[in-house]
Amino acid sequence: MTTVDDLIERLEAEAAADADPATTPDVGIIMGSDSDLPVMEDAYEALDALGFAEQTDFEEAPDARFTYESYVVSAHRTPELMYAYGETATDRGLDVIIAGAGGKSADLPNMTASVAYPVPVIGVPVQEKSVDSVIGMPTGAPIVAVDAGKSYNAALSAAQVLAREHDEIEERLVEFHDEQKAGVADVSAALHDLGIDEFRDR
Ligand code: AIR
Repeated sequence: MTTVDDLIERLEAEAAADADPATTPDVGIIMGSDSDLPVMEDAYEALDALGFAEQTDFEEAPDARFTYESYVVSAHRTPELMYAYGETATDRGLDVIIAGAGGKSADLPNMTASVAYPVPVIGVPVQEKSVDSVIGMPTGAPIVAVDAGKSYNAALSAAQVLAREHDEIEERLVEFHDEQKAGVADVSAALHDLGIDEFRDR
């Protein structure tokens, strides 16, 4: 069985390894509980659509140049792990963190943002009632956050952060946006040209 101490040791060893940034996960996805997965799932979908791959072994990067990793990290059940994850973020080569938590005390995003600073953290309130605790930060302690449940947008925001440094991601984001635009135009024409009844039945 893996203990919290094992995980902390792992993160610290990875931070000390001085790995080539091209081989480390670029986006770290953390969530307060695996019960958050149904909401956080959309972040994976967006990153996959942009050509990111999952990295499950820090020492063995997948072929894809841009990668993400994920862990369950609970601000209240495992504060030490949250601290270690935030503190090692820079040295582990993470460029941006997506952190999701639910309930009324959704403190993982805001606390990770404080510990990992200046690595940007994009908070995902897993439920509507989590919004205030995710975004309510004091002056000087920044967090970027999306609306409740919008982990898809959190992934796009993470890619936008990376795109400032990597033209390849910028191109993917622009393509993605163009596809989205084309999709709306397609639906719009179909709705108009088929008429509402046929459109509903198609
Ligand atoms: N949570 C877990 N540790 C601290 C917090 N705030 C959040 C999780 C989840 C909710 O509590 O992010 O949304 C319920 O978690 P669980 O594990 O009881 O299902």
